[in-house]
Amino acid sequence: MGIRRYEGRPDELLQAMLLIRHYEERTAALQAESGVPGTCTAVGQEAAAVGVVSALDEHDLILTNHRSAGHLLARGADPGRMLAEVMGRRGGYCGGKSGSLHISAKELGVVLTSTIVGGELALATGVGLSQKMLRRQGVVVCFFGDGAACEGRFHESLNLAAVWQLPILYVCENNQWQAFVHRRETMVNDSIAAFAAPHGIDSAAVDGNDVMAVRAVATEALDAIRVSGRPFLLETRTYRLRGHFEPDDQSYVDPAELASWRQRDPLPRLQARMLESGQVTAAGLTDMDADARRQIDTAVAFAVDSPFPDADALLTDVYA
Ligand SMILES: Cc1ncc(C[n+]2csc(CCOP(=O)(O)OP(=O)(O)O)c2C)c(N)n1
Repeated sequence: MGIRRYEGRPDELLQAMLLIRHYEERTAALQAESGVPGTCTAVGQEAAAVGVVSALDEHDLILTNHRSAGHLLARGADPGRMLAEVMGRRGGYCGGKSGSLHISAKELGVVLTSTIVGGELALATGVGLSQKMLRRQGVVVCFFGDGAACEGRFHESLNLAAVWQLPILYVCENNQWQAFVHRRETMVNDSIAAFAAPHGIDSAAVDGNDVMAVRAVATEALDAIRVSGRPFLLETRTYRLRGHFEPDDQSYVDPAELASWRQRDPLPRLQARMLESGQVTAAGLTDMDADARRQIDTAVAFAVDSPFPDADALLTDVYA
C-alpha cells in the first residue's frame, strides 16, 4: 500500500475516518482482552487527521506524535503492518522494534513519531531546513498537541522556521487534554493559533471535528506555503473521546464535558450531512462501516500471524 491520494469527496474522507475509528477501537479492545500493548488512541480526532492528510501531495513529509495512528492510516498505511508494529512483530513498519510510539514509514513520507512531547516540533524545523537547502519539493507537516504548545521548543521552532522561512505546516491538534491535565490548567490563552502572530507566522483555527472544514483550511494553508515557502500554524479544535492511553477509565474527566463533545463526534456528523444531502443512503453507510470492519479483521489476522523478530536481528536497524 502506498501513499493514498484523495479527490476530497465526502465518501473518501468518511471511509478513511471509519478505518481509523475501527483500528483505534480494535487496538483498545485487544489491549483489554489479550494484553496487546496499549496505544494512545485519537478516537474523536479522526476529522482533524483526515482533513489535513487528505490535502497533502505525494512529496509532503509528516512528523507526528504519540497519537499518530490516524495520520498514518489517512496517509495510506496498511493497518495490518501498523498493528503488527504495535504487537512487536516482524511484519510491522519498523520490523516490530518501534511499537506505536516511534513508528515511521519512509515509503509514506512519515519521517517519525516522537514520544517526547514537542520533540517533533524541533525535528520538523530541521527537516524543513533540509527540504529548503536541498531544494526539494514537499511541505513538512508537523502534528503536535496543545500540551506540546506549552513547551519552550514550540516557540523556538516557530521562531526559527519564520527566520529561515521554512516550508512547514505546524498542526496543533488541540484535543483539550494533556494526559490527565486539562488545557485550562496549563495555559491562560484560549487560542493556540494566536501564538503564531508574534513570530510573524500566518495562522488559522478550525473546527477540528468538521472534516470538510479542516480539509479546506489545510488546502489553503498548504497552497500558501507552496507559494511563499514560509511556515503556517493551523489549530484544529477537537476532543479526545477515549483516555490518554489504554487502559484509562477517564475518571478525571467531567462527564458533562465528555457528553457535550460526544454530540460533536466527527463521524456521525459527517454521516448525517451526507445522508441529508443525498450523497449516501443508510444502506450505503452500513456497507462502508462493514467494509472498514472487515479491513481491520484482516489486519488483526495479519498481525497475529506475523512472527516476532529473530533474536539475531536484535542489533539490526538500531543506532547502538
Ligand atoms: C517531554 C515530555 N514530557 C512529558 C511526557 C509525558 N506525556 C506523554 S503524552 C503527554 C501529554 C501531551 O499532551 P498533548 O501534547 O496535548 O498531546 P495529547 O496527548 O493530548 O494528544 C505527556 C505529558 C513526555 N512524553 N515527554
